[in-house]
Amino acid sequence: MKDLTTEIVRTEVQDGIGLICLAKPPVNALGVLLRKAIYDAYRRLADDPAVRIIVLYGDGRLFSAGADIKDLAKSDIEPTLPQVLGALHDSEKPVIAALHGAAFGGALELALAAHLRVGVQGLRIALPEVRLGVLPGAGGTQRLPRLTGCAAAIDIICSGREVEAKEALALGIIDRLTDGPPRDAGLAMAKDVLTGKLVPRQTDKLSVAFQPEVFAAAQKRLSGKRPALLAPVKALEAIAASSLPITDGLTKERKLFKDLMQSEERAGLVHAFFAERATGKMPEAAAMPRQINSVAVIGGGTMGVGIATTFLIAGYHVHLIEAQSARVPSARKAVEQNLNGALKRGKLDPDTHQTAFERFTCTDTLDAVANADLVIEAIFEDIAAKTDLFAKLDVICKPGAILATNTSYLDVNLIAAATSRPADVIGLHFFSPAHIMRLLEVVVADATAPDCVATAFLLARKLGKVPVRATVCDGFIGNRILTRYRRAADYLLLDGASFEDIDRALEDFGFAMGPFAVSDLAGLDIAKATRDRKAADRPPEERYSRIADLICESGWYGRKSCRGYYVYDGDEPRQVNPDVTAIVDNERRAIGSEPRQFTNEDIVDRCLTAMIAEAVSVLQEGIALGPVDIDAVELFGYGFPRHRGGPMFQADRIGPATLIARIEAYAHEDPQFWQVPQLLRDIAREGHSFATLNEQRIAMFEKGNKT
Ligand code: 3H9
Repeated sequence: MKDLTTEIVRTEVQDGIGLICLAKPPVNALGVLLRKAIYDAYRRLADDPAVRIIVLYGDGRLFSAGADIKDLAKSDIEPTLPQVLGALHDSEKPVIAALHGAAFGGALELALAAHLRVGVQGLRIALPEVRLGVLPGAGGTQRLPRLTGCAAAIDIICSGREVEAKEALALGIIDRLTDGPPRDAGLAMAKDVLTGKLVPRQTDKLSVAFQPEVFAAAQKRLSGKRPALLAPVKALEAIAASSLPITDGLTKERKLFKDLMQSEERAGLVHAFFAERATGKMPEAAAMPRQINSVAVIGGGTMGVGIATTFLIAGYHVHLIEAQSARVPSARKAVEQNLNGALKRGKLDPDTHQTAFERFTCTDTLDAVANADLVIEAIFEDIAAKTDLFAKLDVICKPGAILATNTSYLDVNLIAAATSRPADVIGLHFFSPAHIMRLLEVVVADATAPDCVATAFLLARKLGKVPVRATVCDGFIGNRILTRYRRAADYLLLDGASFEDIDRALEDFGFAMGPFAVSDLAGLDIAKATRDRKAADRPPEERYSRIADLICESGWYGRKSCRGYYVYDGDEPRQVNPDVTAIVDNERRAIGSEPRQFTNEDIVDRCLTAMIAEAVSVLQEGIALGPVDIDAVELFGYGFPRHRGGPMFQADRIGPATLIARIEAYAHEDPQFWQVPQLLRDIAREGHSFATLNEQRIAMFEKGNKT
């Protein structure tokens, strides 16, 4: 046996079979170095007369995550991925790809260029490039349709969805599905080829028929999508070229890939990809998490029910405590309905669904918290009620239990001070519906212990959430920014823009719903109750819009009462509520506002600038660790359009000087609301960017550099 090991690929020859093992942790990303190493390894084996067939497989937990996303701009450096794959495809010696874990993007394209593919049970494959604002740029749009036909290729490529091994086998993407280590799977398949049991084939020699009706239907589907993204449409165009001779199709694909590399959409989506992962790099990451097996959730309202569901889906034992006995049955039923819904949507397998019912209890007695490792309070937002509850928990809970509050804006330090163990108290701010929304704000109070924070982050990942570290302030990261954004929208309404125009402008920007449509969904009465509670603290010079209060006083609370800013009639699209338009007109007259015209651009500029200004203040005060944490909060909790990267990413696109100029211009109308944060001035003066701050923030808490 010859060993030709290099650092990031290992090669060996066994019984005429040349093996190439990708060994570049953590995910065998196909960056410049790995591409070259694979190419060199392949050339050596191709030139070795002792080698009759070549197998590629991966080391670690997956085959490969595809091209190195950090290095996408270097995809032209030779050997390019298309060049490496072209060499493998045209190889005179058969090439087998043995896949395990995941083969995504360029990695699947590599496999498609091979002559046979074997998958190991548990394998997931995908061409997720459109989710990064590009398209498969190394033959995926040409080779996948040759194996599966156009309809399946369009579905997989234009959605970027993951395909389980069984489906991949049924679609002909892999030729065999087996158990065991990928190296063994590859060796077994190679032996079958050498003994004539299996016949390798070159994908490029297959042909695919152009089906105009399939493309027309896909085109229609994609053009109806909101937000209207470029990458899926361009991917469809590339797939359409798969009926051309392969070289023409590949040329077309490469051109479209390069065009997309220049798009804002690509930049925003790539930023979002890394934002999701960057938030886990934080000061307490090195602390040893506590063991959590059983969880108690207090409060059987929407939040408590959603939180209980989340933990049940993730396999935990959950006690839900609803103090009002009469409400216990409805809370229990709501959790069960959520679990049934998760089963239906495929988010829960039947076994876990069954055990979830066994792992769940719902009672009205607080004593049920006694043995819980984690207690999450999700009662109504009232500081006295919360401190009172935490004082009781302090007496009942076992030592070492984590006591968490789901408050969305109250002072976690005050809540912690109600106990004799403030080190065990933390904020876990879930977003509604808690079993669906991915954001989890982890609110670290002054005395919270590092292992408590580390536990929260680990739990979040187990729950499939994106945890973001915040410190204590009114509204933490997300609700603080939301409040400012909402006020900007309310002022636009007072000053002349209609609420439907404001909603439409922000929806065109990419938000799933504009701010007024969101208010209708969340319930106008809920927001009013919060405003009423905070009324005493409102500075007298602050401009206040009474419009939402007036709508509530008319008995319209939004969707739940079928009337709010809009009228909701069954499945019909929302209609403007003419009575609200009248309320707006009256209110403008009452305050002497002379309605002005605002373009869509004005509307987006003002709302986005308000958001950014508040976000910079949040950063300046140390509430968020870095700009990227704020982006993650907005992307995963507040519906900020993913392809726009988040408010701080947008701040860099707009530029600090332009932002300052905008805020100063708006400040002529309302100097109390529009103020330039000092950090923004500093960044402008020093020629820095939020991206620079992100680099510093990530480097500071990178693995092995935890403070
Ligand atoms: C492409 O292939 C283009 C080609 O068509 C054409 C080229 C010409 N690159 O997610 P995790 C990092 S585009 C660089 O936490 P998991 C990630 O940031 C690519 N880095 O693990 C993290 O770093 P850190 C198409 C990558 O087990 C670490 O690896 N491919 C890449 O939960 C661990 O990642 C994709 O879009 C990458 N490709 O999930 C797949 N992937 O520790 C993207 C990951 O410093 N990747 N990292 O934070 C994934 O979907 C998931 O990472 C995967 C593993 C499911 C693979």
